[in-house]
Amino acid sequence: MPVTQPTPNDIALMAGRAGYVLKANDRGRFTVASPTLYPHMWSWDAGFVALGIATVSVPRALDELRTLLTGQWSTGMIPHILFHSPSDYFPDPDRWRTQVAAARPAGVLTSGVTQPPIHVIALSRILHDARRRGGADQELCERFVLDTFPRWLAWHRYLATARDPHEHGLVEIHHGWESGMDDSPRWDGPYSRVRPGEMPPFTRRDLAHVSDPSQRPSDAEYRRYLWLVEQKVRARYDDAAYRATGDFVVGDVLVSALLAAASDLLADMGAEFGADPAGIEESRLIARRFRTGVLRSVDPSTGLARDLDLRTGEHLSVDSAAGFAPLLCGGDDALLRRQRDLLLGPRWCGHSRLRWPVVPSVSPASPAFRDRTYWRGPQWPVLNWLMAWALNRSGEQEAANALRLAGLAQLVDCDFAEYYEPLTGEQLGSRDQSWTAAIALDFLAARRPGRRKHVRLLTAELPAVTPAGPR
Ligand code: 9WN
Repeated sequence: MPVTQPTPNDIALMAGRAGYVLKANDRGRFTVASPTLYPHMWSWDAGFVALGIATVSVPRALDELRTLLTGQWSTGMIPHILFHSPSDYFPDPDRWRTQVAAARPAGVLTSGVTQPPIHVIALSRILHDARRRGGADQELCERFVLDTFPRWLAWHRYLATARDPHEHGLVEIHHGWESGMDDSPRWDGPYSRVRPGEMPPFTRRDLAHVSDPSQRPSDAEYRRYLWLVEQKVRARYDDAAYRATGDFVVGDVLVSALLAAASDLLADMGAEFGADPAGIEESRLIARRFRTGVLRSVDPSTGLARDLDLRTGEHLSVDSAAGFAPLLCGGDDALLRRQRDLLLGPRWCGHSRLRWPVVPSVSPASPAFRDRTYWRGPQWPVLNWLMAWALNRSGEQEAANALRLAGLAQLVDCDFAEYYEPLTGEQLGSRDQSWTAAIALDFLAARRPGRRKHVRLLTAELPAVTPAGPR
């Protein structure tokens, strides 16, 4: 189906309505991920929200990141939820029981797992806006970058050490929620080995907020999700203790690629503003290690990156959008061109049955594809934004612009849904989802990120991966 370009009227309405959604979801110093289904602050949502808000207000965008940092644990970990006032969201703080963890922050209730490290990427976008505006905004943002440099470095260092103790170059996740793609078929293999044991009974609340339960993960999946929370609590949120006892330990290529890209940017910004040279060097090393880990995970026959089940040593070959991780972190120009063609080609954005030519979470050509089920096929505007951002950084402006324009056309209904049915374009999940509105604002502002610097391919430098093995 051809992409009809939004009219100037559509664009004005979209900008106004996106701003309205973000304002309505604003709780003062942070933004709820959505008004009903997700009434708290989520970590990677906050990154996207901040970069969208920056197109309107740099100080308010920085507040978003500042608030997120109040939830940082003493290990450096940024938790995936900062809880706000009591709500019907489940699992709630009583279920997370983070009081068992010595590293939790004082005065803020949080979850005990992470989400993808998008934040420094967002910060670099905010800086871009701040510079465009100049004056007080620029000054405020440059100060913020320098002041918070050690905090972002601590976050990245946490992922690079506690979550990659053997320096494989892949960030280990302990829960599907840590990937941000909760029920993706990427995790079907590892989850099949999660065997829920005794735990307190629970009632799901998410189903009350969607019109059709099949759009959400199943009850069987939720039992596994909560069992992993239980295992984290029993390990007192100590990563080594969980690694020795937990059921789900997987090297995530998308998280790793984002860590590499964010570490490149952190080093660049740090160098520019005179941050601690040792921290800058550390950041560059982190970028190098995880870029290499991602490139090494690529299946030569498909051209897609593969996660690694660290319990079994198996590469997980699924046609998921996470396979485009190398596009995000760069490092191999030939692979980059191959991924660009794949992404725009008939298995992905160019698939003939798609309503809008934007990236689906799973290829419609894959047997794992489900058109309405959460991360098993639907299109998530934030994923499309990431692909467009990565293409732009790689000098692929034409391809990036095609995704941007199609992404805007998809959002012209101004519902700002959580995700979209890829074959019909129907809005699914929550409405007025903050990060979707934020992406619309960013796409409307049509800014281009700076080009990525050229890096050498370094796959030979890493030790072979030795999986943790069964417990
Ligand atoms: C669990 C908030 C979050 C997103 C995730 C998305 C969904 C939560 C849930 O909503 O996850 O973290 O309850 O389903 O999968 O990516 O950050 O928008």
